[in-house]
Amino acid sequence: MAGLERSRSTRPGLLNRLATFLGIKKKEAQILFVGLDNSGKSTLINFLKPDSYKRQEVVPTIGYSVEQFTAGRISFTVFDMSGQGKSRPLWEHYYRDAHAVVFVLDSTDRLRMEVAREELNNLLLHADVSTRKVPILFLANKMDCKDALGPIQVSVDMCLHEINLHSWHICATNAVTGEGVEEGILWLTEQIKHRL
Ligand SMILES: Nc1nc2c(ncn2[C@@H]2O[C@H](COP(=O)(O)OP(=O)(O)OP(=O)(O)O)[C@@H](O)[C@H]2O)c(=O)[nH]1
Ligand SMILES: [Mg+2]
Repeated sequence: MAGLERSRSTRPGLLNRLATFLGIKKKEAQILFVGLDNSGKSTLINFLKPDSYKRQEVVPTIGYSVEQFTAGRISFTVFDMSGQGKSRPLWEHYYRDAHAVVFVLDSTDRLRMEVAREELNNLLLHADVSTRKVPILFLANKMDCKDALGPIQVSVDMCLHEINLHSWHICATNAVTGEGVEEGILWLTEQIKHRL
C-alpha cells in the first residue's frame, strides 16, 4: 500500500525551536497534513524539516509518508497525505490520533477550490474530527504566484466562517521560501500545547 518514509534528527528544526520557545513539556504531537494534490503539502513539510534531512526535490506523494522531528523534549510526527483523488479516502484513518490538522490550499487553483471545499466538508463531518474539536490550520499556499487569491478570498471561497466547532486560522504561505509558515506553526503550537 502506501509508502512509509521516516526521518529522524537531533538538529532542531522550526517546529522544535517553537516547541522549546513555548515551553511544551509533553512528548509527542501528531499533525496531519491534508489538501488536494499539488497544493504544496510535501514542500511545506520539507521546509519544516531539519536542514540535513531536507530533500533536494519534492515529488508527488504516493499514499502517505511519515516524518518525525525529534529534539529536546518534544517529537513531532507529521503525516503527509497524498491529495490525489484516489488517496483521499485514506485521510480519515489518521483523524483519530491527530492533535491538529493542517489543510493546505493552492491559492492559484480557483477551479478546484470547490473540490477542496467538499473535502473539507467531509473532514468536518467526520466524527473523529468533530467530536474532538481538532484545531485546523489553513495555509493559503503559493502566495508568490501572481494569480494567487488572497487569504481573505480563499476563506470566503472555502466558507471558513461557517466553521464553529473548531478553532481555525488561515495564513498565506510560500512553501518554497517558508514565508508565512512560522506564523501558522506558532498558532498551531499554541493550540495543541494544552492537548498533549
Ligand atoms: N511557486 C510556488 N510553488 C509551490 C509552492 N508550494 C509548492 N509548490 C510547487 O507545487 C508543486 C506541488 O508541490 P507538492 O509539495 O508536491 O504538493 P503536494 O500537496 O504534496 O502534492 P501531492 O503529494 O500530490 O498531494 C511542486 O512543484 C512545488 O514546487 C509555493 O508556495 N509556491
Ligand atoms: Mg505530497
